[in-house]
Amino acid sequence: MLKALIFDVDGTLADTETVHLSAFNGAFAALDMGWYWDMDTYRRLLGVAGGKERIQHYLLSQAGLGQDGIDDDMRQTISRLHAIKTTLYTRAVADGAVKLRPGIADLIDEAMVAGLALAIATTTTAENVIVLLESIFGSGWQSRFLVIEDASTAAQKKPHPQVYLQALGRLDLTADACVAFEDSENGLRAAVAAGLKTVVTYNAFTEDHDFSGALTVLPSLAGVCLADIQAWVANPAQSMSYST
Ligand code: XBP
Ligand code: MG
Repeated sequence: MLKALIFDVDGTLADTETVHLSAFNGAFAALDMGWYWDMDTYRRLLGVAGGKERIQHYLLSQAGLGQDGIDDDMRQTISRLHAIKTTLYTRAVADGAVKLRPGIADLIDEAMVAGLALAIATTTTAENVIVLLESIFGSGWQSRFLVIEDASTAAQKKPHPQVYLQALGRLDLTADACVAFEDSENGLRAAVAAGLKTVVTYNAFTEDHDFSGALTVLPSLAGVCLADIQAWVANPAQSMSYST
């Protein structure tokens, strides 16, 4: 019996990545890095989960260095850039830059009425999650999400399953009683590795990802209700499963 829905944040709950991208470029300009990530560059870099990890990956690649080439000065620069980026991102979100993706609000409302638990399992920072939930749901957001696992509680980034395993543990539920919602290949791999059936709603940054193993792959959750999800869970072979 379905007892909980576990949502990824960036790209799933809301189309946040264009706001993240703008914030990254704002941070690079603030520190005169001479860097600018366009959409294609960012689409490629999104393969690296975690903003700090993404900056580090790019810095090392620009310098022609391997992972062992990182030094304390670089670590300090990365931390400064990510702190500025997070400030710019949270300011934009607080100003209403981001809305829920189609179908999310209705599904969350339906799930709450049905008594399902709601959880979040994300790679982003706690402050990014809170500012997004507050901007969308107001101060009552805490009554909606029973569990939030994020970069502050799970050091291992997706595709590692840590955020999902910790969410299941705090929900005190087994994976078969839950469904996960993701937008990216890394996120799908993390959820599947935790044993979760996963609905993928792709976006402009992830539409070409490999979604093998998803319960179903959709452009959005518009018009999707709990009965649809329960039917897909009951009949996985008949759901619109993705085939490579
Ligand atoms: C997507 C990510 C995050 C964001 C940037 O997280 O990989 O890194 O792109 O946010 P999700 P940070 O698991 O919600 O899809 O800079 O805070 O990492
Ligand atoms: Mg995501």
